[in-house]
Amino acid sequence: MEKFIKLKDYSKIPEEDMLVKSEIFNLLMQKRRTIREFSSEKINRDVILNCIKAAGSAPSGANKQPWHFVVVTDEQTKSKIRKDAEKEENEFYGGKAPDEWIKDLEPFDTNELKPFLEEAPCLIVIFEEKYRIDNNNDQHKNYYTKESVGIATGMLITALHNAGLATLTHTPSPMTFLNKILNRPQNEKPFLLLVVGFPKDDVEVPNIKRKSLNEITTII
Ligand code: IYR
Repeated sequence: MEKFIKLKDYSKIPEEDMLVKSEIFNLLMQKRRTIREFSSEKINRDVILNCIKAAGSAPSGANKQPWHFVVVTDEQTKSKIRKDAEKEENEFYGGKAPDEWIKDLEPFDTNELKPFLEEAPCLIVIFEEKYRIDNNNDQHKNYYTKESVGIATGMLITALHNAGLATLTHTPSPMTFLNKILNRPQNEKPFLLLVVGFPKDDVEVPNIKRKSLNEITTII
């Protein structure tokens, strides 16, 4: 097998088109909002799989691709996840979370109840492969797993949004119950629970603002 191959599928875009494409993409991304109320409308499975393929094209440390995506549409499994997530959230909102954190969450009206875990048609649980176990049960290193899985997750959210789906990034803490329910090995750590679906009719979102370009950018 050759060590290097020609870069194919790259074609330079004229500068004017680059400006247009980047602005159109920005406008699309500015429309992304996290929602917390989903309709029960089902999603075509191939749409989800295409988005996961896109996420799987993310760069990763030493190309180890240290991620695994579990797609949950089964009602019973969703109910189990809701039950265990609410157990953790009960503790979080019932005293475990510091006052400042609870105050910071006020604009979002979140609480320990997570009906979206059952109402949404699809949950994607993203696992971070901390290290790899081969067929002989030997362990192998992965690198920059958090960064790699974070990038892949961002790409997944982008792909889902581009396909017309809404998402909620949910992180009940700790999330170890997900290994048990979803039967994933101990070398994988739940990274994020992504709730995916269509917005419920007349859904409202918090009246919050994004930082300006100036606030998030320095050009030297
Ligand atoms: N996991 C909790 C709390 C929570 C924390 C943050 I940071 C948020 O941005 C939103 C919620 C919950 O899901 O309610």
